[in-house]
Amino acid sequence: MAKERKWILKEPADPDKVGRLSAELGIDRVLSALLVKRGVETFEQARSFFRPSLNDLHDPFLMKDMDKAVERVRKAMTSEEGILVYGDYDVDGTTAVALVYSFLRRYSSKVDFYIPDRYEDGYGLSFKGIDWAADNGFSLIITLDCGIKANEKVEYASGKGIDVIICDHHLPEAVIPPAVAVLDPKREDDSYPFDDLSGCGVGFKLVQAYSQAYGIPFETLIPLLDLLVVSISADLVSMTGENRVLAHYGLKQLNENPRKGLQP
Ligand SMILES: [Mn+2]
Repeated sequence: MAKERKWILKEPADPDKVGRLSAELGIDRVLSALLVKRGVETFEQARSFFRPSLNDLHDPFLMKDMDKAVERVRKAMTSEEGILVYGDYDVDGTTAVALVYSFLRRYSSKVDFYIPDRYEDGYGLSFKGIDWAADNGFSLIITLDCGIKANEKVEYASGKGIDVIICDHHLPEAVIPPAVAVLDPKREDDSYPFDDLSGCGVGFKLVQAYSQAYGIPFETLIPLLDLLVVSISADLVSMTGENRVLAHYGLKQLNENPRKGLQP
């Protein structure tokens, strides 16, 4: 039997705001009311809502530890260290790995990836994965869509001479893992303006920051957005703010020029 659903209607939009917006944009009050209910109250806000711009993306260095993460990746790249991009096995995790891996591979051949086996390794950074990294000469692991609770694993990796950078979007516990850098917009001590990025979104911010720091043009990142929009839709993060901009351009990329793996 179907579950009973209870509809909770939103409060009607403030008529003053509706009137003002409808006059400012020259649109019908019904449309204006729909916008106001979505938090779009000014001409400027309406413009970014209807014409999302990549210029509206936030500076990735506003995210806590981004400077440390970028510096550590740079050191690994210039000294040709082995970098292991380590994900989760779901859509967000695998798209995140594909995005960060394909970016780093443009500049280094010492990059590889690891997707844990759901049954053999279990979720997240595992002892088995770390052992594999150590046995294969990796000295830096970048976790994506996982790692925010991997305190013990990060210590274990450290004991094997492996540094860890965490890119996650799950809710942290009281004690943050002792990693070189912990990127997670849900950290309490992080004041990044948007905290509903997907795991892949956090990986993208790392790539964006790295590019910004080392003079790589932003346009070269656009081909990565097909993966990002898939993560945004599959992980059910909110289609607002920065996600809306990334999804808009991601869909464009996905429709016009998707990578092989995403071609219909
Ligand atoms: Mn996720």
